[in-house]
Amino acid sequence: MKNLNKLSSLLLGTALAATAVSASGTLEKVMKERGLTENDVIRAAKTYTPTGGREDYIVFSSGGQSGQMIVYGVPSMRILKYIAVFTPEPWQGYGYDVDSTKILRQGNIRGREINWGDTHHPALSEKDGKYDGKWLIINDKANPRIAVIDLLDFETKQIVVNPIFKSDHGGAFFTQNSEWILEACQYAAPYDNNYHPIEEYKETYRGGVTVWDFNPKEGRIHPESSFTIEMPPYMQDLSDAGKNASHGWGFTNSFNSEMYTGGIEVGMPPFEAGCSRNDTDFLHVYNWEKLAKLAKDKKNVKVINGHRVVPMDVAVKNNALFLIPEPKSPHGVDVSPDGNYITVCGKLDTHASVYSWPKIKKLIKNKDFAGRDPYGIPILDMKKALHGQVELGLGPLHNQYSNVDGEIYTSLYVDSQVVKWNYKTLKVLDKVNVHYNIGHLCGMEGKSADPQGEYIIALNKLAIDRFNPVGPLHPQNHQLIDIRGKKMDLLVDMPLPLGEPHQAVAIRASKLHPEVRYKMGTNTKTGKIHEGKTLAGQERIERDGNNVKVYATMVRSHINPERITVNKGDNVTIYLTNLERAEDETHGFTVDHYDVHASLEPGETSAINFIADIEGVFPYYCTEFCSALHLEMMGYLMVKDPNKKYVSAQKLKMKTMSPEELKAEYDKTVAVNAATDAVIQSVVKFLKENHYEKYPVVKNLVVDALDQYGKIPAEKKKSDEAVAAGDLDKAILFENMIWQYMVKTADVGIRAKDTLVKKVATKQSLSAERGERAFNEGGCSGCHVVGKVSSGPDLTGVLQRHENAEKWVADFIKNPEKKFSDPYVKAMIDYFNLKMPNQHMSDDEIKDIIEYFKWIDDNANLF
Ligand code: K7E
Ligand code: CUA
Repeated sequence: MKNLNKLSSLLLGTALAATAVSASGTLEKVMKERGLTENDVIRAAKTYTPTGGREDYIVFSSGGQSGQMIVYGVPSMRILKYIAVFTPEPWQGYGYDVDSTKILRQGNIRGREINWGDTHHPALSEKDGKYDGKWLIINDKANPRIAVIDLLDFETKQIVVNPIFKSDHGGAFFTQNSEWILEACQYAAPYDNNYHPIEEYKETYRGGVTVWDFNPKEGRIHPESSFTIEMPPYMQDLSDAGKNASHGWGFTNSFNSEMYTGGIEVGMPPFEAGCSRNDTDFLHVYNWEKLAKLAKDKKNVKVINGHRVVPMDVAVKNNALFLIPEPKSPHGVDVSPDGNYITVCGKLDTHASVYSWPKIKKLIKNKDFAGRDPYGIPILDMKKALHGQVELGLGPLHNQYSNVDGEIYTSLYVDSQVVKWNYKTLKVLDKVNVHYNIGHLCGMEGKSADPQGEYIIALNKLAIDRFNPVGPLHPQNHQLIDIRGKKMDLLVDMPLPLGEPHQAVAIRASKLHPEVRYKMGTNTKTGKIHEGKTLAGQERIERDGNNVKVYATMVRSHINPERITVNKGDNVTIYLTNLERAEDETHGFTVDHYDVHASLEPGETSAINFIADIEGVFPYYCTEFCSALHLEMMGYLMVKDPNKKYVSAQKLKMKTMSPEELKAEYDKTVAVNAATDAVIQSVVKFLKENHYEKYPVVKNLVVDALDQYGKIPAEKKKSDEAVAAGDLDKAILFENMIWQYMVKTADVGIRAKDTLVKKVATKQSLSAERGERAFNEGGCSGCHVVGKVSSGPDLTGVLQRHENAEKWVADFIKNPEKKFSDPYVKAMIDYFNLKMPNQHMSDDEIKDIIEYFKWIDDNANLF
């Protein structure tokens, strides 16, 4: 990171010396034109990521009402992915193919389909309180559910419905070894599914915390071994799992200890008035570890809707549930990395309250209670449990930690600020304005046991005037703040047009290791081999009564089979296997008019299903532009009505080719294939000689190229058979198919070669790198191809061809006309019938190009 700072000052230094940085102007000029200050440029340099660049951190943000998750990078703030979770998402096929729809339907509640979610709190799986990069979970506030996402492929694998809550906000939170997930209720309601009058709120409405059993090895929640801790109807809110010193315990806020039930329509003041009447609400402190053990015994639980609930009196009797007053209408509760401090922010209080875990523990141990609530739960004395309070500003909500001991960052909703302070010394250190009305804030691994510092992201509720207006509904605004210096520095805004992003979590990019392809035939939702897995040659259509099963494959650039004929009313399942091994070679699949879609990543098998209830001819096609012949990647579904008689159309007479013409075309096609194959063989030779297998990126490409190449013998066999049977027309088609495979092989093979050249060549100096860019962008590459004579001479060895060559070449680039009478140049002009034009390169560019030529000569064997 220090490098970045250095880089930007370097950039600025050189800029002010008016050095060219781009073809269209100097930095100074650009700054002037765009009205940028020096600070703006430094901020730009801190966040700008050049093409092909990578991020330091990956952020997973809730997508709010979209029911999805948003993945983006820091420091660039570039969006990388939306993860479909509770909402159908057509691009990924989510909810439009059979297997993902099964996941989505795990979220049905009481038999009803629910097709959206209100996502609030994502959490990353932990080992010893530190992120391990394996699993991601998120809650749905509206329909109390938790979803599990696998970070090997960033796909949702499980949705679990809370069987007794009617809403959930304070979830999801992993315990420090991901053995459990805490999910707190929000709006209290009856646990059962019956009607209970609001007048019986205190008696029959309940809150609570569900403790979900999570298996971190397989990444699944096990509802049968999970349980809920019954709590009073105090409207439990945000929670946090204890860690290190406080491991085994959970902490949950609440905001309606008044147990007010509103009633504007009967002349009562609204909820907001009644819920904020008391000066304090309650922080719930509970020993989930002890309760998990107790819950195993039948006599300690009530079973409601098939789910085990530990009643309050059992928890109290076993010293596992306590309350501590906290300033009224609190929101965030955040446990420090060492587990010893618990910071609570009250929305209506200007203070943050820092509770001391050792003090709480002592009060519990000594049974030093200040009283009991109406349900008999012991209340600890607030003053005795507090480490201290600090005045931060208006509307403190949430907290994040940094790598500096005691340092904490808090969002101030009303003040629209982030405040940096110290929860040990209780001193305010710095404040920065954000735009506007910040909710959560996201530190880098900022709530784990190993926070990284560096940045804070402000997740603002309002954007107001930050972006071009796009109508009354504004984008959300995420703002990246640099916290490496003494003062916080707001670097950049990112509009997010998807939903309200309540909370986000960030992890070091180096901890994530997603896959680039699946094992062939994988059902990505279960991780197992799909029942519909189909390899090349196994494609078929099977009929069993009205059930038609199509076993299809997809590979650049065809779908097999290409014609499917069914009867109206048939129940059609099409299994699709993407046979590709190439990185990023996804195919999509749809049948027009039938509202189905699948996204097939390399190696994936997926299925779509529909009742063919409308007659007609329906094209099906690949929906991803996967190759030059992507448009040709199609077929026809033909739906016939078995009760109808169809009259066949009269055949048109068309002219066909003569046998001689056919033979000539066949010979030509075979010859083109032979020439193409020679190119492929030379590339293969180069790759082998330079040990491509040592470089994973290159190896991936070669695996793909050879995969394509391997399909040729089967086509050749069919071509030869057609020739033997005297059907040259068909043979030509198979030869064309061979050419298609060769082109795809060559395409990837050459990419592999170019990549390998850069890997095995000596490292380019910065100057040579700039020279290569100037060479390519300045027009030189229009006539000169390195390693080959093209419209101009090959420039390999150009620095050996002349005396005092560097100067000679530099002069020539600068002023080509001056050398046109030079005998050597004259000969070249005659040979190529072209004169080298003046490309108006600057002296610096010429110097760089010469460095590039030197690099070429050092690596001449590779071109
Ligand atoms: Cu503050 Cu749902 Cu975490 Cu929104 S919550 S801000
Ligand atoms: Cu496959 Cu387009």
